[in-house]
Amino acid sequence: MTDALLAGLRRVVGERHCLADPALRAGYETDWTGRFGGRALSVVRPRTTEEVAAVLRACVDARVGVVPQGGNTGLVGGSVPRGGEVVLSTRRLSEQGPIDVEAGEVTVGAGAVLASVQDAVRPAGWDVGVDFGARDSATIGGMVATNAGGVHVLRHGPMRRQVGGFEAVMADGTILRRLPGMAKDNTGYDMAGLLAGSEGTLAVITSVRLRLVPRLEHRAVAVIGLASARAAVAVASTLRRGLASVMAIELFTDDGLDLVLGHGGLAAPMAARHPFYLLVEAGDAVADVAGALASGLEGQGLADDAVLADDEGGRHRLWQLRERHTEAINADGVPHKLDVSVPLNRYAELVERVPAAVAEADPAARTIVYGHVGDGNLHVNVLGPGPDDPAVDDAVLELVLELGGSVSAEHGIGVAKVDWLVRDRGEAAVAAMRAIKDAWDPSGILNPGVLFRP
Ligand code: FAD
Ligand code: 2HG
Ligand code: ZN
Repeated sequence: MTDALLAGLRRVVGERHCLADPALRAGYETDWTGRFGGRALSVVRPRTTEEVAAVLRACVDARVGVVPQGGNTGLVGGSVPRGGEVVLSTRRLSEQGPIDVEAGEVTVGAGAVLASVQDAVRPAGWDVGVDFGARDSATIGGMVATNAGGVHVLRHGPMRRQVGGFEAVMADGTILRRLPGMAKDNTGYDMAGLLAGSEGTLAVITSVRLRLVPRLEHRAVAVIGLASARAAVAVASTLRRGLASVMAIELFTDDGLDLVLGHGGLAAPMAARHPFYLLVEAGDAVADVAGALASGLEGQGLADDAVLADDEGGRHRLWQLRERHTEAINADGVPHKLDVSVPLNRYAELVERVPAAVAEADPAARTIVYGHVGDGNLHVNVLGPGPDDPAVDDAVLELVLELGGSVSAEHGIGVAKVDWLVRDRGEAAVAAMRAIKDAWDPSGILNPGVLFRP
């Protein structure tokens, strides 16, 4: 049966794009963090939607699981095989259509990489509403499948908000197409919205109509040193209310800064060190924003503990201090990643209580926190415990639920948090999700083990 399936897959995508060599497959079999992975039966790289449909039909017939994979930058283990599945890489579905300059829309293949779409649309005065540190590898299809958040959710919302239309292939090979997709479209269920955040469990997204946002060329970035998480939340809240051009409000700590400076050989943003830092970005299409950001900081008495940059190089240097946390942590070991959110009025309490909760579960563990404070989203990274030891994950997620939060703010459930989905959403909600899964993928071949236990 396996040999027949492999022969069938080779016929569909061609010998070269059905990877048999373990060395070639390795990069598709382990996730970005190094915590998750397994052997694939095969890695296939279809070039067209019809090839995707034929791959899925062959896998349904053989009852073999399929793991859709874009840039493999996901952080919850959903993009890599658990053992014996076919990895369906979307990277060759990377065609980018013409930009509709008037409407501010573009249709791109699911495998198009975020940075290349940004490069294509910016000269036309438009931009992609979602941006984050994995931009050079993450694909538009993967971003929709995870409903990615990133640093500009405050201004533009998550990936679901950027999707105007889509094309996707269901498990049985049926092609769903709603392209280009209208701004107003009340014709039944919102399937694009359902696919956003479905993590490869309902269909393989092959094309996306992106609703672009105006390019905000005038930008300023400030890093502000603060004494406590409470002060950081208060400053963030005042800036959100008072600074109309605010795009991002990010938090990191002195421990995280130390790690990033050491790993990247970077310079500290200011002479004095502080327990916490906020990075604030303001942007506007026509007006200069540096003055407004500077006076916003002065108004809160923060100017002495802040640095501000409005030139491209300076802004990039400040952003590096926040964006390079993920790689700096990975350089020190395989982290446990807890991407969580709580109501903003519990955020400071979460930051304060997380170290003790982790220490109680594993006294030797090292905790680094950072995140998108403007969205109530904290990234808790823990180094030390073995990949299969759930004690610190459980301790942090327990605390998050106690504070009325969500166990996944933006990275998804993947395989990492399957047991926590029911704890967070409740039996009835998960049963309703399961009914949707069963209707779309009755043979259960799409990303088995993700979101639900198989
Ligand atoms: P993959 O990792 O390949 O896949 C992710 C999930 O989507 C898997 O379940 C996979 O099966 C499914 N999938 C992929 N493509 C398709 C498709 N075409 N159809 C159906 N299912 C599909 N995430 C954030 O939300 N915000 C951040 O700020 C952020 N920053 C990051 C920074 C770094 C340095 C790194 C490494 C990751 C970061 N991430 C962030 C996580 C990750 O980049 C996002 O989840 C991203 O959306 C994944 O895109 P991808 O193409 O790499 O998808
Ligand atoms: C970020 O905000 C990403 O930098 C990654 O979502 C978070 O590394 C992480 O835990
Ligand atoms: Zn994030």
